[in-house]
Formats: sequence, structure tokens, C-alpha cells
Amino acid sequence: MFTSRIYTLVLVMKPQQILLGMKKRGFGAGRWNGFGGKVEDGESIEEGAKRELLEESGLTVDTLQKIGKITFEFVEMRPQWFQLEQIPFSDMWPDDYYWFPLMLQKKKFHGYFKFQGQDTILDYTLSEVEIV
Ligand code: S76
Repeated sequence: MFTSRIYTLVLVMKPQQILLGMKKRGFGAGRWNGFGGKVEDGESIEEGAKRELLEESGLTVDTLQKIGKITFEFVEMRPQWFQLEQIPFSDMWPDDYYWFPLMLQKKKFHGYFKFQGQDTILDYTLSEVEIV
């Protein structure tokens, strides 16, 4: 088995655009991503999400919508607006290709992705849910 750790991922949307940030170093470097990170001791998931959003994008928000929960398993991690028709999937985490369409359709979902390294999805499940 594996020990799990809770991370947040915040996607900021306008009607026709999504805000992504290019990860500069470390895990996921070179890929466009939402904003987020580890939830710290003593903070709620939503507090952690808002803190990371502020640290990484400079944005503050009053409310966040829960859109999904994904479990990732790894065998062994300059904000920019994008048109929704021009999301740079080839320079993002490969799982995003699967769950972004659900997010863009305002669907809620549960996913599981098993990775080998940072590029290869060995297994995955993805399903729509009523309650995240
Ligand atoms: O969209 C994603 N953001 C991450 O930080 C990691 N996907 C992902 N997959 C491992």
C-alpha cells in the first residue's frame, strides 16, 4: 500500500478562459498546471487551497467550488490565461486530458491515476459523482 497526502489544485476560470501557471522547478517542472500544494497541519483543505492560490498566483477568492477528488499513485512533482479551446494538454500532466473535459462541463468526479514516473499512466479510473 502507500501512504497518502492531501494536495489541493485550484483552477481559476472565466467564461471562455482558464488560468494556468508554468511550474518552474521540482515535481511537474515544465508543465502548465492549476495552483495548489500540500495542505499544512492545522489548516483545512479549503484554507490550504486559498493560501496556495495566493502564494502562486497572487489571487484571493471568497469561495471555491469542490469539483473533484483524484487519487494519484506514483510508482518510485508566470500565470497565463488560456482560451478553453487552446488548453495546452501536451505540456500538462497527462491525466488532465481525461478529467478537464468533465470539469469544463461542470461535472463532479472521482478519479484514480496510477503513474510510472511523471509521464506514463499505467491505470486509471474516472467516474462522475453527485457528491465530491
Ligand atoms: O493537473 C495536475 N496537477 C498536478 O499537480 C498533478 N495533475 C497532476 N497529476 C499527477
